[in-house]
Amino acid sequence: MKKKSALRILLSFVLCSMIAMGACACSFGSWGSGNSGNTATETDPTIRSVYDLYAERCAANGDDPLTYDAWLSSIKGEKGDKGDKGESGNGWHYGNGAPSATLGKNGDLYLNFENYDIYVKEGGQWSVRGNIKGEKRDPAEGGSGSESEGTTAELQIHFLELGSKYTGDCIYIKIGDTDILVDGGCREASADTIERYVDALCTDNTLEYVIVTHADQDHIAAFAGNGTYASLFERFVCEKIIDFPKTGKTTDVYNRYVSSRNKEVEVGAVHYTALECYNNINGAQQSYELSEGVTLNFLYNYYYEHSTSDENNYSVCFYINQGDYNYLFTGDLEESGEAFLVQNNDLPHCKLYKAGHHGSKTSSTEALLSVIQPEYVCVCCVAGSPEYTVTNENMFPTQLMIDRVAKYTKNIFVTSLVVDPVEGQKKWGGITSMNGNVTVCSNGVDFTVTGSNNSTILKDTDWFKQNRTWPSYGVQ
Ligand SMILES: [Ca+2]
Repeated sequence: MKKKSALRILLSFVLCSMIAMGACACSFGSWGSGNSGNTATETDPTIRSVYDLYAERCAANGDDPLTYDAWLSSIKGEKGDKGDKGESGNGWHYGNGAPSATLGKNGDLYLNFENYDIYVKEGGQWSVRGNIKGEKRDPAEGGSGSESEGTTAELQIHFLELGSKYTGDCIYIKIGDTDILVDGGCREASADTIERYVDALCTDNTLEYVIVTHADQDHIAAFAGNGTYASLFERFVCEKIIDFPKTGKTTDVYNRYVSSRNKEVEVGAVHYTALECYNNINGAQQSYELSEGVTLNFLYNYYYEHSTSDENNYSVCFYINQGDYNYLFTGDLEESGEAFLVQNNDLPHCKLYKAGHHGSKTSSTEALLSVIQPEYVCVCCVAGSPEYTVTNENMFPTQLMIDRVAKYTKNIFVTSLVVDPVEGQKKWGGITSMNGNVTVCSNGVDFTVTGSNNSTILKDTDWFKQNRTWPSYGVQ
């Protein structure tokens, strides 16, 4: 480990897993509510490997594992409690919903009584790791809780709350041991929040890709760091840093970002601009395989090579392809940038689109939406915050953005919600969660969106009913 001791990582995992679990109920298939009993037998070939996982977890938690025979005997016992507990250590856990946080011994193992799949929890995530009737499935080899054809390893996309009253972007993407962090908003202190969240899921302390879309504070601050808060570059081993070719910024936070990034390069990271990626030059690639059947693809943004007074239009744009699904990220790209993006790229239909510029009225234009036709839209913002404007309809997420998106989907999710805004002034008390940390999970066939606070779509929230209108032509 380059930057943190194994002990610190273990401690942070234990402390943080409870925090992160709410956003990580991320498994597919129906959870067995049947009562057909536990049919584990000593001759099942996968049982020993499940025991080995159990023993590893005990060691990681500082517990002494049961002997194999005692453990086998314990799982042959009565069924575990119905629900999502399972820390009793006696019997398999089963229930109707995805298990939530447990740090107990057998709480890390779960048997689905409908199909006898064995689930294990690793890095805070549940995934299928075998079947007690003998079929062994390894998520890293393509199985991930679904028997459907054409599936890939499980991809997770997390839209993070940032522990601050300000709007900003931070998106954590994970597939297997490959971790991607996109932007580090919104203030330097966000680094603590982001580190805690990522630590609970990133098992190797290494971010294989860091993508920084543009140089505005609310996208770079946690990477910039300051005397009080260490940069995210100091907190994680970063392998590839891919950022914007152009900027008009000369701010202090931008200069600290460059300095922190360059220090990371000095200790082994490689740095490419998105233009180098797009052009496949200097060792950079336009497309990276993240896992079998899953690719990260950089798009051509006209403003990679042309100057503009609008910093947002310099945003790095990319999409992830997973089988039939595509997930698009455009940073804070604005109307003009979106028009060029459509003109210069063969954009796919998108299962998911991260709303450009926090749901601004000047992004998510019809020119883009009509091509990508998103099914799900995630907005990183503080809904109803007067941070940038005192005009209600222009506060993120804006009425005009909603008017345009509504034609394609009602599945809009928003991270945070303002608390105590002062009417007519750029003052507000703080934030609370709207959906909270929003987690998207897919194996290329199954697809779920889950909020750590709730999974209510925007149009059904109280805030929306009081502050916005769903157009009559919108998807109902
Ligand atoms: Ca990693």
